[in-house]
Amino acid sequence: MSETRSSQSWRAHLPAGTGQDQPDLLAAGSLPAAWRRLAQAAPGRPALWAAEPGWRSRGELDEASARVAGRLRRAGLAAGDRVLVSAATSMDLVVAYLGALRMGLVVVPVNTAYREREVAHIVGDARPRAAVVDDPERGSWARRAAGGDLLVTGPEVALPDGDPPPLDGAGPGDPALLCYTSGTTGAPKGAVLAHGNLLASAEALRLAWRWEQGDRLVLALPLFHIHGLGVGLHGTLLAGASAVLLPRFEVGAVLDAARDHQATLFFGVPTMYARLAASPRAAELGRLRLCVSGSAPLPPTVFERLAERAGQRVLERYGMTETIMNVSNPYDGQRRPGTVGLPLPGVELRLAGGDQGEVLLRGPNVFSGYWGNPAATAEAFDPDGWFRTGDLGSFDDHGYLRIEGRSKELIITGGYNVHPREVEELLGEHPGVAEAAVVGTPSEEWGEQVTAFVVPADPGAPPGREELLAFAAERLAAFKRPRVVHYVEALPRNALGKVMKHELRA
Ligand code: MLC
Ligand code: AMP
Repeated sequence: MSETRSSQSWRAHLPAGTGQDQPDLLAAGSLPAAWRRLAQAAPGRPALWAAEPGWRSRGELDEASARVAGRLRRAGLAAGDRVLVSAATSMDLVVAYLGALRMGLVVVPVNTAYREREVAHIVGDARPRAAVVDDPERGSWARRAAGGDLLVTGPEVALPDGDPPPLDGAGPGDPALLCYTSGTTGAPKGAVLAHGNLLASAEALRLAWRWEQGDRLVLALPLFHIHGLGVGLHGTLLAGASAVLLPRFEVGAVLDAARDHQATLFFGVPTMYARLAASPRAAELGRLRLCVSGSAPLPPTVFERLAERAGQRVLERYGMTETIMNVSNPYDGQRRPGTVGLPLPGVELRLAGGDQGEVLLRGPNVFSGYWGNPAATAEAFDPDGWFRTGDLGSFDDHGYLRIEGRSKELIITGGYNVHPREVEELLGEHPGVAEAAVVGTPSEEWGEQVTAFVVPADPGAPPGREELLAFAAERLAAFKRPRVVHYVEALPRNALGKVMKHELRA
């Protein structure tokens, strides 16, 4: 068994002279409890801004989220019930989310780009009692999948008021989020994140990134994935800081918000940084205290361009739905492009092969298993309880982790995950397709792009490319749709009949 690299690396993340012991990441009890204390300590302090209604203070959010909890309770929901939440970022959405979390509901965040079959899979598996959606069609898909038995409401949760249930009482082991992810194989599974996982990860980031009450984040990431939610929103709440909420990423809007609201922080995926670096306004990023990139590899060329044009050395970190955040370049000290840095406080990291191999993780941030899926859970952990990430890594000369690739079949496009099998199966349902193989190929804009190799059912009359893409678009989120389609006579297979995807990528 190889050495664990984490034991002392937490020191690299904390200011010099910090005490001898690793910090207690769970000391605050839970994220809602910590937030409640901050709200009581300074209710008038501005917490969140959105175009509509402008600034909301901690105290206003405290009251509004308690009101939502009262309404959900009156509608019959109780701690442990799942609530599907799928909406663009808005103040109402955040208030609804906070209300649900505070009363112990298990929130199931769902990408707003998902089509009916994707929503139906999640509803069938998670069995939510309610859905908070900003699109009536998505609500009707969810209700249909639930057999009609589902409370559907908008993000404003316009239901009759009721007395709030006990709030902020969840313990570290109580489930908080059920996040659907394809994991290393197969159909999306629900990763159960407990309150302790949320708190441990947010606290590690608060310490490592020197997140203070005076910080202000421009939050243009969607709140239905762990980057926007578990890093951007939770970190802001735990630090008692503030955030400017934007409903979508757009270079001009981000830079305007940073200027108009004197922001100090920005977090994004590499596609966002590539767009910022290419903008004539790139230098404006220099006014921020810290820019963090994650969800996919940040090309060193983008890092260098932003360092040159804005004097901004973007800090890259590595995370995952099942673990929230794991590894980060240090705030002080070297930020090394092409690496993700050193394990965060509390995180233990090991490579299966010693100095190279699958990244294995343990720590209070790591989830405990997949919802109702003991087989997938057993597969995800080794006998010593290390979580197998499906990512391949190595250590550089400074002991920093490099993510070299993935052993899992996954495409990451613009920070969104696409599981090839899901797209292959869908294309295979088209009557003009005999079979299809889907791989990620390099793309300057998206990091990787979804590329399909299609064997037509009738080689003399392959389906039209546009028709095939329209077929996919009706049934799958737009970011999963192939951007490149190649028609081939046959797929390359090895002696066992397995498609040799490396040949398709070449
Ligand atoms: C949008 N499109 C994409 C895409 N996003 N295609 C491929 N990959 C993507 N990521 C499609 C649209 O559907 C549209 O298709 C076309 O591209 C143009 O859209 P756009 O207006 O340019 O896209 P935009 O809205 O600007 O979105 C780009 C983006 C967005 C980068 C802002 O993808 C985004 O917010 N990504 C962040 C994802 C994220 O939060 N990931 C974190 C996961 S958590 P058409 O054909 O309809 O025109 C995680 C753990 C961790 O990974 O470590 O953080
Ligand atoms: P998700 O399942 O959506 O949470 O995506 C998690 C995956 O994103 C990880 O398993 C990695 O493959 C990838 N990832 C996240 N951050 C980085 C990074 N900085 N560099 C490379 N890959 C990353």
